[in-house]
Amino acid sequence: MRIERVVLRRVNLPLVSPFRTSLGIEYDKPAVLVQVITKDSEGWGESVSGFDASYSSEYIESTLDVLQRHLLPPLLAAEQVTASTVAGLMGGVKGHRMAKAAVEMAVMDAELRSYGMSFATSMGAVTDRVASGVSVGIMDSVPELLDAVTGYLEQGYQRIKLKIEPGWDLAPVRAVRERFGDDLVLQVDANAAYTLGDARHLARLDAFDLLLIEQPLDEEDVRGHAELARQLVTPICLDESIVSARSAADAIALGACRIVNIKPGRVGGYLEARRIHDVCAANGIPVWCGGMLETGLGRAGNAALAALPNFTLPGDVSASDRYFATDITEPFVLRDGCLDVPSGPGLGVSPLPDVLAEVTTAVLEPAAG
Ligand code: SMG
Ligand code: MG
Repeated sequence: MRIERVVLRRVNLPLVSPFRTSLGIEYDKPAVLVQVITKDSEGWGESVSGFDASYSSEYIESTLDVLQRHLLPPLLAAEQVTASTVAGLMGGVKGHRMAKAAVEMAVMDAELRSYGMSFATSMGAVTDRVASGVSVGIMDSVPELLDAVTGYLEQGYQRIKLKIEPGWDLAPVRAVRERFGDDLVLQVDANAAYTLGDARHLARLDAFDLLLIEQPLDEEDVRGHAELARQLVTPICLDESIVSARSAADAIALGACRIVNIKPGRVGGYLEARRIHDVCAANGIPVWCGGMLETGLGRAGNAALAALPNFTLPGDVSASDRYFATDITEPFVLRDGCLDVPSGPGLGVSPLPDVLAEVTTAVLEPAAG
């Protein structure tokens, strides 16, 4: 496949409600969309980098910059680009996995559309529906949190993830467990807000029978997570620390996690995400698909990934209306606590031109190098 053009769009979608984590508060969801155009196909990719560098070192402007300056020129100059070769063509650039993931996603979409094959089929999906969980942000008060959780459970979400930070951990977790009972599948995510010195405090969460605690410590503190794991009954799940199949293998070998959150955007794309799935499966480590408040494009790819066999826990792959009043694709809808895995060619969804135009704040077309 030869890439004729690449169009970059910076988009901004208002969130239906602010999303607060230990990293900060978000009112809008920004993204860089990558549109790859070939002679007889096109494909779409989405970068998960945020407004700032709080979740990862990448952010929207760094994504746009590295795409235009370093990642896209060699692709536009190449005679042949496929999903399997695109990582190699970008291999001269260290890091920038979120930017690379968006490019690989767009190339994979264009290629699969030209074959008429879906993301799900190409990655080895074994189901056409995936269990949907929801990530609930930090709130101003416990009653407000209980109302939010009530609403999500009424909609049918299969598990609840509470965002926690020092000062917002034991009380909200206790309140949710007490209100909704022992059957609620409940987990927490700290986004690296604690240190190993908090081990005794975090061990108090063991009383609430949580499915897992996600990324309690700094992303680079893999050994600290292994030490913390020895002091907790609650299984540790890593998110930010897992950036590749190699880092997953290392974390598992060190005993730093018993569960892994896989986000394609964080690890450089769907192909590396599948390799992480495979490494975890080989080690008996269950995985689930994380979320970065993706638009319908990223959500389509994530739903396909979550249909692989070792995705045995519900993901942060919620319905479109959990995030946006209007998604940029046809919306993903919750049905019996699940989302349908798209079955059409490529991602199986495309941006709706009117909505896309409304949310686009800039359009850029890099020239070949
Ligand atoms: O997509 O539903 C979603 C959001 C899930 O909580 C979520 N993501 O650390 O797992 C995580 C956070 C990262 C996004 S906030 C920076
Ligand atoms: Mg997380």
